[in-house]
Amino acid sequence: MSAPHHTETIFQPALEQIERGELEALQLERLKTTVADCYTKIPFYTKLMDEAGVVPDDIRGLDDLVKLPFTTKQDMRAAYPFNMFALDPHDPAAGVQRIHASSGTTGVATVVGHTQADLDYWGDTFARGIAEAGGGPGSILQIAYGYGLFTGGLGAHEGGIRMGCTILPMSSGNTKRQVQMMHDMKVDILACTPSYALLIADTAIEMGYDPASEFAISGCVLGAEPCSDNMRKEIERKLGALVVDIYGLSEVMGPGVSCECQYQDGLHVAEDQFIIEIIDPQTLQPVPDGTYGEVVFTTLVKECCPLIRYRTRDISRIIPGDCECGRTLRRMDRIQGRTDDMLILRGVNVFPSQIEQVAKQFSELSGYYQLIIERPEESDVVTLEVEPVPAFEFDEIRRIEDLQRRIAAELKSNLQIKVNVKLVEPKTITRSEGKAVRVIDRREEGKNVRK
Ligand code: DLL
Repeated sequence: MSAPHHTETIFQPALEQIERGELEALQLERLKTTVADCYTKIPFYTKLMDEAGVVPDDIRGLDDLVKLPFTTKQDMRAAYPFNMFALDPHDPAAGVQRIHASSGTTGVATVVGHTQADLDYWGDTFARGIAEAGGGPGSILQIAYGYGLFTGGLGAHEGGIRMGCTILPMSSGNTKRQVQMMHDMKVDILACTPSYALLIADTAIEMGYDPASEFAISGCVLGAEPCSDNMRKEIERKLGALVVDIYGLSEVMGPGVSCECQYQDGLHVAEDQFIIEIIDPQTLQPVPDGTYGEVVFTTLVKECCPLIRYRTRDISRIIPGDCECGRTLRRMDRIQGRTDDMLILRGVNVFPSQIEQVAKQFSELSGYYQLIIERPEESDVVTLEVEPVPAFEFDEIRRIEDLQRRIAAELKSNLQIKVNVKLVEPKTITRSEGKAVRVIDRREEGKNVRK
């Protein structure tokens, strides 16, 4: 959907519409520098490349990239805190300006440093996203991603500076205040996670506003978690704004590695700064354009923490063909899921986002849901707990059961999986101000109980 005052401009036309041959020459030049830097400045890479029998001079063309070994999240964890840095963060002359780290909920955090040049390049990519959402210099940019070690808040902030926006650095939380400021200050661009954007919209509605008609908001730059098309439509409808999907990860940079344009048909990868590859996660071989696989990135301009062939565990594909917007940067599809959150239900592979996509076809349902996975016996049992919209009358058991049955039948026919559907009372599912927790995996608990 296009908001009434939506006019997209291209922030860096010389790079975003670069001719492919020119881009490849730029990528090669930058790749050579990156590989040489990694080899000479980061002992981890010296060892890795020695073991793989490659030296920087072996990189003569972009095709030689495949000769280089992969870097994994485990490698980065093992390097905690600074062993993957090309620069010494204690040396004032090295110019390391800032450190970010992944949340590390499941293990040791991955730590990444940024020089001023790194931050400037990063700002450029997020600023492209602001332009793609219809923003520009003078836009009031409300940043409701968390500020801190998480890259959302400060990454968006770099973008706002680069674009020349007036920044409202809210960070996440305090939702009523977010709504009030958005309204009073006539915010035009919102940056946060999709689940938080939905909560902000719903809170505004609860406060008696109709944001779609009463607020000035025209574009949202939302990312950091998967969001189904139906959920996106709901946010767009409630806020009356265009939503572009922005992708990134802290190891590689942060938000801005790729971002959608107003055509919402894939995310343009900042290929001047990163080389994208899609590989088969089993064979580790590249797959043809159009085929889904694991996304791998090599950084091209990073000074402090360059990365070679980083395996993201995210599943996507290259969308073949040109985009109507005129950008020549290739597009990756929206993230389908992660190799590590794929559920295998009686042999069928499904991602939580596919379940969301089906469930959200029901107008009776809100965007608040959770998947509970248990393994009482040998196979997994999945329960979708979902809240109906506030207007749904939660009193008649027959109506509830009927809806549950229809959702389960739809999931069965679309995804060939059996999911127990349980409607829960409004506001029972924990609201997220950042990345929503969609999957509660109780399989390990189940095992412990059995023992
Ligand atoms: O989430 C960076 C970010 C912040 C991106 C704000 C966009 C907006 P991490 O915390 O390191 O970094 O988490 C990275 O989040 O590997 C994906 O699995 C997931 N992710 C990020 N963006 C998207 C997206 C930030 N647009 C991990 N769609 C990634 C789906 C996403 N998943």
